[in-house]
Amino acid sequence: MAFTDLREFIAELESRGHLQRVSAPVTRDLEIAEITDRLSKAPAAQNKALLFEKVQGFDTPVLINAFGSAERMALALGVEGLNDLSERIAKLLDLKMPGTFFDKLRKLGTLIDVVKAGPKHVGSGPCQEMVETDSASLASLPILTCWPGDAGRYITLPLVFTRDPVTSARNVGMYRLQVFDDRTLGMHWQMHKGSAEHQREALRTGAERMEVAIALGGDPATIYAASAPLPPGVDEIVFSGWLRGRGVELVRGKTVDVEVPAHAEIVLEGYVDPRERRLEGPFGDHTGYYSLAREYPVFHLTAITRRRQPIYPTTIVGRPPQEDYWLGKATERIFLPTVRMVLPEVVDMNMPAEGVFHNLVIVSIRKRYPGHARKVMSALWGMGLMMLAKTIIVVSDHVDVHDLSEVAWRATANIDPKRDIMVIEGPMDDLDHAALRHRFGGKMGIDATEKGPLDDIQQSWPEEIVMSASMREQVSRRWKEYGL
Ligand SMILES: Cc1cc2nc3c(=O)[nH]c(=O)nc-3n(C[C@H](O)[C@H](O)[C@H](O)COP(=O)(O)O)c2cc1C
Ligand SMILES: [Mn+2]
Repeated sequence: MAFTDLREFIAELESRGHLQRVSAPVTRDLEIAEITDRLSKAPAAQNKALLFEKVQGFDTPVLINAFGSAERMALALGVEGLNDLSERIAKLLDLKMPGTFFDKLRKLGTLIDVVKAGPKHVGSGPCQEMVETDSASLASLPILTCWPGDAGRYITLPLVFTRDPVTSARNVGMYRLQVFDDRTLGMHWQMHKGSAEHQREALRTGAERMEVAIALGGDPATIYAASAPLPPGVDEIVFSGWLRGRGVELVRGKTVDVEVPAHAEIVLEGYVDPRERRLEGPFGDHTGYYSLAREYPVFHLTAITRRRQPIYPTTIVGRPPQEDYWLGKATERIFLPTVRMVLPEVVDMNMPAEGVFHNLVIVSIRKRYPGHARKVMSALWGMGLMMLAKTIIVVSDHVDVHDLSEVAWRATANIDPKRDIMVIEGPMDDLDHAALRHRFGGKMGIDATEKGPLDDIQQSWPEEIVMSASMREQVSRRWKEYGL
């Protein structure tokens, strides 16, 4: 089922008991964050999407934690479970179309008769029921203060739309925005990301302005797509259309030549001067630490368009697990088949919450030759944003990568650190605070596969302890008799 907008998604969440309305008055400063943080770490029965109906000083309700569980994330993307995403992608990979998965996705945009994934261009939409230009002010939005040490209030679940100044190709990214004043935002696109490349192109070609539109809300698959690390040139809107099985309706902005989802709740239109920089942060980030204040581009508002009675969608990030972990899980499941296409020996992959995506990637492989684990690590470090992975642990195919206890056991038992740890240097995530230099540092690959004659090991590898099948069967059969 494809949702048309955020409201349909909210209604579905509510009908399934996944949403809790909060009618008690709350403040936008820290209180919503503290409530949400508790729920995102609570047992499943308590971890719900929240709709704050009375945010002091605002008429606009605040939606948060809408994607914050496996069930809600699956519902957002129209699948029964997140593993179904891997199957859907695998089927697309099998399409009798030449090229890699991403070539296919690129082509989907032009083959909309074959697969109805391409966007539909419409002349008007609910996101433009109200239009303010000169009088537009961010003060009308219940933008949260998330953590006490934050430099200010932040828009945390935005869909930032930019276009390549040369090719006009679209990019949509989820990049947080710091409120500097009622018409100015910090634009936190990191240098490895799609829209930062558009900015570099704007600088190179001497463009004075990049037109930018920021959508808040819209259908949940499109919101997710803004967070997906698609390769350059793959249109997030086509990807979303493919996920939904129905093209996304787009409408042109009122003051910018940028299209936005017609069914968004609120749209901020404006521009970035590619040469301008301003200190952004600190911000309590998804690493669990405050990211440091650094120079980032600046967004200047030219208009706010919105529904008559919009809902303001947001999230908080902080010490994991939180809502963003589930957006990342969807990405992990979606990307697994594409990783397998390049590396057929890969069985499964896990980016656990504790590793905040870029700190830890665990993969299981069918090992066939000496150095095989190193080959897999090296290949992963060469694939898109996987380049930012700080630690990669490679285990054998029989290991459950999602069982962190098993991984810790194998990854320490099966290694001779001198032989099995590969240390290299490379690009690091913007948010990595431990690297000696910002955005560049050491990476570690751990080969935790079993070693054998292939590896020239000088002692024989022991058997793993497993009870005999007959005794296990006997004990299971007699279990009740023991009175345990
Ligand atoms: C809640 C949330 C907040 C994010 N904030 C940022 C951010 O401030 N800056 C950034 O570069 N990436 C941020 N990301 C990650 C990007 O959305 C992600 O890397 C995505 O691939 C960017 O799109 P792009 O590949 O088209 O650049 C965030 C992701 C989530 C889920
Ligand atoms: Mn992109």
